[in-house]
Amino acid sequence: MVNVDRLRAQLRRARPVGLLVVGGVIGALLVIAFGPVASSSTPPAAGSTPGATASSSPGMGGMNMGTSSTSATSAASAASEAASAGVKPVPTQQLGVADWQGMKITADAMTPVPFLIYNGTSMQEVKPAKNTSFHLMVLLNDAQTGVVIPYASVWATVTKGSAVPVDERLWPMISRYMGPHYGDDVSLPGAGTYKLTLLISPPVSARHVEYQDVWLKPHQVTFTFHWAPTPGS
Ligand SMILES: [Cu+2]
Repeated sequence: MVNVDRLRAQLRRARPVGLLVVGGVIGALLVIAFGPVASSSTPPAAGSTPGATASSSPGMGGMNMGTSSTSATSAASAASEAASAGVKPVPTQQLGVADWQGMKITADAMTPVPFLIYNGTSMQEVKPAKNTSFHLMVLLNDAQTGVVIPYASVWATVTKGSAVPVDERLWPMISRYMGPHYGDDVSLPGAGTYKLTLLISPPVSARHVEYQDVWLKPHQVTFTFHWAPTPGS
């Protein structure tokens, strides 16, 4: 369990950090408020994003092992965190990437991580369960500049045939190496080919004028990916 009083004390001491966290929570609350709107206006799935499936190319062992230096650093950091929690490391792998009006949507899998949910008052720790497969992470970036796009909302659905092992709104999340992203620890029922559908709701925030005509309606993408648990553990 997390010592909430101690965490609060640390937040008070590190005021800028506290403000950052609270800012993130405000963003999260805005997103929660607009969630139902997003779900009720689901656009058609298939065919709306040609190339999304094709770009989710399986690599070695059915996994695309492409990593940027940033995600490699993050993976190393996550692996060390995980080691202490008794979680088996998962090489960071890309599940899919797509473009939506100049927004790059990337879905990654990495080692399950413990994380903390701070609602402005109390802190709740979420530890990866024993059967957790990986930390699902969705990154939204400006495709041109690479700058992270926050204040959106991401609903993730993973299916395999008629099975739906994941169907949830991802947490808006911050981390030192990945920056703002959307994620959760998820469990899949073993190796196989899965479909990941992401419903991205528009960023709810003020915008500079260059963004006035983009990302105004919820957008859905579907990736096909192969998952196999790390062998020998
Ligand atoms: Cu995360």
